Amino acid sequence: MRLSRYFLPVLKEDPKEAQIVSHRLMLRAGMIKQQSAGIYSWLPLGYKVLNRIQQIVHEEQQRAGHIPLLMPTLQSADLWRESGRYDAYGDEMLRLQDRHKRDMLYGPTNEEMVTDIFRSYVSSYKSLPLTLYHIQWKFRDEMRPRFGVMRGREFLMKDGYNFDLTKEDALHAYNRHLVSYLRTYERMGLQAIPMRADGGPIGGDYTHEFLVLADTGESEVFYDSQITDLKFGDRQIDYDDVAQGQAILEEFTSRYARTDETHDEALFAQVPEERRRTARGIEVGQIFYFGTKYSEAMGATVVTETGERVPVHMGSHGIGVSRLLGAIIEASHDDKGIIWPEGVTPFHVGIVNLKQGDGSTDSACEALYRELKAAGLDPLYDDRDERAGAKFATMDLIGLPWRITVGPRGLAENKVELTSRRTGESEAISPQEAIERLKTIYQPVFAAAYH
Ligand code: P5A
Repeated sequence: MRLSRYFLPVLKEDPKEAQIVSHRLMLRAGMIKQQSAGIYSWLPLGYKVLNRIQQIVHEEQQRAGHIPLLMPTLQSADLWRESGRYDAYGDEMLRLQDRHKRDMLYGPTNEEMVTDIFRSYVSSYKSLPLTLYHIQWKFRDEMRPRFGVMRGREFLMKDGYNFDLTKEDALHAYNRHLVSYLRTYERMGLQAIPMRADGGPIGGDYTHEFLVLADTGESEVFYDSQITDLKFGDRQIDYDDVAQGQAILEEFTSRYARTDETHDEALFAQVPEERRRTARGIEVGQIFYFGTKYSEAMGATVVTETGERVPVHMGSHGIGVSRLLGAIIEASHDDKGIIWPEGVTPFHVGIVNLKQGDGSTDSACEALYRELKAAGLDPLYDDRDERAGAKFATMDLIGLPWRITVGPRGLAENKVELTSRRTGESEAISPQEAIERLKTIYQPVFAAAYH
């Protein structure tokens, strides 16, 4: 993309309404625009990151064997009357009526609707196990929408639902989600720690939240510091392997890690004092096993091998897709702006032309731009007629992890500068070497993809 033709409305001043750094930087970098409280337009740069995040979520769900579909945002109240949640959900549910005076709602989650789909088509144990998921907008009329996309009213969620014959099978599905989530967050450059949590309005008492540690997080968390040494890394996973799933669950959940809802002082006191930590965290996902809560209420049953009709065991599993942008920025920024991890960056590299209009500098930049694209990379070329300082400030603000600076002085020796946004270190190398270096840098990102 050429910056002169892009739509990147960056703000020079700090917006007054933003209380936390990720909100401030998303507004300043022209990623989002508030339309009303907790409701945002996603401007091109924000939309690009949102899509990168969605892509990773889709890939990791499908790698785990989960099946994508798409359910609507508007739902019929009748489904929610069946489960009993229409009245129970309270003021967070946005309720509306259509022209026939039928009660509708903007879905805050989809347990009822997916259970209805299941019961309409599935009647035999032979169709199990089954996990269906989608990435769809949700609406929760939060009392205090705040911190930008962190606590929105309209927000994007990945929500998945497993249907299993037995509790054991459903717990394997739970583990499969835990493992796939660990992989998902690491691909985004995040450490998200599973912590014992509370079921809330979704239900079930077996549930973990995934938390990214950050001072601005809304949850208070208590944990054994050893947990932060755990890395998922590049493991070979067989998502059908029940023992492997259980072993990973135990590895990542056996140390003390709880949110304030389930915190137990007596248990926490058993952690050696030097390892006890109290901190704040951003909840970027939650997994639940709730057994037959919805399947019994809504008649989602299957006939077993012995001819018995039984309700299916279910769980639901969510990732806060739009919230993740805020969480990543909270975890990765400095006083100049955002620092995107390579896995989610909107553009892989920025090209800064120090002397726009100078024939040989322009043509060196054009050649770099062309060749980077031919190498499968996604560059942003700042071809505006602006001062170098303004170009650097924009690149630093929007946080591309790599920058190539091209100027007549360097070009005289066939050199450009490759600079890391994270460390600030620069190297003078030939344009060809810069392309090769970037190919190597992004190789693990491309290799992590699942087709
Ligand atoms: C699991 C999937 C559920 O709704 N039903 C379907 C279950 N879980 S949850 O924990 O309530 O939500 C899942 C994730 O969505 C994000 N989230 C939000 N993001 C932005 N703004 C909000 N107001 C908001 N509410 C929830 C969180 O990341 C949460 O973990």
